Amino acid sequence: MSKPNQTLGEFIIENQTAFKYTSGELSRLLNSIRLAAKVVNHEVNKAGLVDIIGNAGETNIQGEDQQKLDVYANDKFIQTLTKRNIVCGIASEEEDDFIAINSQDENNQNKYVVLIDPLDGSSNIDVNVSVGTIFSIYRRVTPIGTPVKIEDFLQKGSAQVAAGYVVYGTSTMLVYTTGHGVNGFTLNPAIGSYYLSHPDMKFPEDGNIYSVNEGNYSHFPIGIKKYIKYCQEEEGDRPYTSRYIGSLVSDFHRNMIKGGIYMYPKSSKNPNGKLRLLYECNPMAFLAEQANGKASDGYTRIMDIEPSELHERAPFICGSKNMVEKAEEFMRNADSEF
Ligand code: P6P
Repeated sequence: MSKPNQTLGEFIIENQTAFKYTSGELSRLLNSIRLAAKVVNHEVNKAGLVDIIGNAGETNIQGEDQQKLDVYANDKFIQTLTKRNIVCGIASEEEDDFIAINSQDENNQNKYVVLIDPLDGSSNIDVNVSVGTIFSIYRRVTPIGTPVKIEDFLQKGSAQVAAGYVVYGTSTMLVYTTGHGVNGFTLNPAIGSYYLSHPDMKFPEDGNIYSVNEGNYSHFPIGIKKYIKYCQEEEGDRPYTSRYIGSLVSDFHRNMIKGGIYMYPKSSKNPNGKLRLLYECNPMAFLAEQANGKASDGYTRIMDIEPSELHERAPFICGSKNMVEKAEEFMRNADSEF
């Protein structure tokens, strides 16, 4: 249920009764993500003006250089979620292991865990290209009041209760789902409120944009190579347009509005692709399916994959349903994988 120009706060309250676990806790959780995103947005938007650009001089578990804004965003989301005592655990791309919140407090009745990529696309920070935050929310599976365990985080994407992203672009938007469709809210920085600007977002079933890093072409599976050539052929509504920003949230957001497909497939160099299953693929897959799109690893529905490690990677093909199914058809019909 949405009304034009509704604020995010009004929308969350109005729709919390639709959420089957409603206890107001999820609403408070979404509100804390909204607050942290505003704080991060403020820093991202002035990154060029202060000595916050550049490496923090450390690397994360992925072995990637941590940009200062990565570290800042990670700290802000963890602080906000911890201080407001809403979740029992947090897992982050920037943290080697999950973080148990107030785990010694038997009165900790918090039911939710959050998995987050605090600043995705961080390689774009220094060149002033959009970056984003991606979050995924689950109910814990271990008993409430006990210390959170790894199995609370290693749940299939189909068990998510909410997911979303913040895109720090020409405007800052928060886009999320609780399983009842996808809604986009644009931040008015002058007053610090998010307003419903994109109600009930849907992927067009077809599109003419394909997003992939073609620099890796020679290492792609045969099926992906054939699909890319299919996109480039003069036939009907093809050739499609190639658009790849190098920031998943931005490529996904554009493709959801205009119609398109994003691919980060496996390759002979990266047998599981690059994107992380738990805090990149699963939340984006939940949003995609809620927006009538599709997300798979080329063969299997992303949200059906049984996770085994916190930072495991998965090949990712996501976007307009008919485009994803066409790519899967090429993968299925290839004589061999490579
Ligand atoms: P490459 C950013 O690091 C990210 O995780 C996604 O946001 C983006 O789509 C992809 O990796 C870019 O990776 O290898 O093409 O630079």
